Amino acid sequence: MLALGASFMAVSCSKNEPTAAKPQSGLTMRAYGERSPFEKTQRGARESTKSIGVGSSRTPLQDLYGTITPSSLHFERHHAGVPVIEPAAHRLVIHGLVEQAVSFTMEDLRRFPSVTRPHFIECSGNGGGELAGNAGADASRSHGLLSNSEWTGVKLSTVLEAAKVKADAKWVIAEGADACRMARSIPMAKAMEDSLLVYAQNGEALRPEQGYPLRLLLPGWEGNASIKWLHRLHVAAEAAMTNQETAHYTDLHPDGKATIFSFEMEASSVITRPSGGQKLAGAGFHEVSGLAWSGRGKVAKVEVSFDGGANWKEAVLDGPVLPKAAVRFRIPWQWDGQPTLIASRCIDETGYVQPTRDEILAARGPNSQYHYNGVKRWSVKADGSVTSV
Ligand SMILES: Nc1nc2c(c(=O)[nH]1)N[C@H]1C(S)=C(S)[C@@H](COP(=O)(O)O)O[C@H]1N2
Ligand SMILES: [Mo]
Repeated sequence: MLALGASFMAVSCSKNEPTAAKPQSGLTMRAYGERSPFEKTQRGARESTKSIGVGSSRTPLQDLYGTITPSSLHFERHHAGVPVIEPAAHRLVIHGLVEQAVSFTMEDLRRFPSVTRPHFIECSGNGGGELAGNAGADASRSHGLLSNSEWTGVKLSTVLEAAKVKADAKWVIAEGADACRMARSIPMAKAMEDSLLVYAQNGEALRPEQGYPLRLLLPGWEGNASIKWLHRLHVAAEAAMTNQETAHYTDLHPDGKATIFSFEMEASSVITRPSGGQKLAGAGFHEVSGLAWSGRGKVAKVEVSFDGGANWKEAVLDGPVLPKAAVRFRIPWQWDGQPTLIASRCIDETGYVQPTRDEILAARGPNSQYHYNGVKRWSVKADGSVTSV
């Protein structure tokens, strides 16, 4: 059993302590629920100053509980705004190296056997500022281009089998119906392995911001390749080399060459409580908790350090631990009131250990702004305030 210590126990209260509220007649019911008006948690949005509809918003990870990101707080990344698409008029066309080009309505897609799976989506730009030395002040600014939802849809393999893909097909080029017709080339192996065509998120239809009425979802791969507002799959022998996979979302090396098609998001984690911008009430018991994830499969272990990364202790993982989905970790902590550097690192089922920023800099140099997954440290000051390191 955990020794909680006096600082954790509720202070005794007198008999005439006022209770929260006098009994009152309740509010009327609503057709579509809203959160309490006292809750103010918001996504942090950043629009481009140059082009309307271009930008991103971040999930406020430091304010959330459990693992599912509420749909209203799922991060967003748009290259041409959020299109308004009437589902009855929407079609998914599959053409190219298939026996016969096909066009599916949303109703057609819902007739296929469905699957429901929790998966994270992470923009490969998440944490890019950390590598550059501009550490995010809070967990939203350091890691908020990550969200985790329960997705429902049909396996891409099911739909491709229905379209009868030809033997020489090696890539599927997915295109969105947004104004920029965003497109990415997906290797056939991933398309057949675990890729999904999703129409629902957290129990209801996809949100417009997440690609309503249909998006591609590539579990564990960089968010950019999970094309939203999906309307076309071109089955091909070669990759399309679209601007999103050549001019952007590539990893630049010190010698000026760049790696393209680095799809997998490697193991990462962040402590969300206590984290930057929060304040501990005082010394004594605190639970340290956060999120861990890996694009290669399941999280095997999360370790937490209370000395900036010299020593590590194993945290408890809240089950179920599912592949390519965020998991919550927890570890009890008796804070002695002294300045402390806390940090977390994720180890996935392949044995991969989340690296430090120094290790990433040594391996890749300072140029690569995508796929940063360095160990995040938070500094707890003697007054209880928590800042980014
Ligand atoms: N059609 C289309 N798909 C898109 C994008 C886009 O702008 N248009 N942005 C991509 C990027 S960069 C990311 S990180 C994810 C973000 O998904 P989300 O907005 O649902 O969080 O969608 C990807 N799919
Ligand atoms: Mo992204």
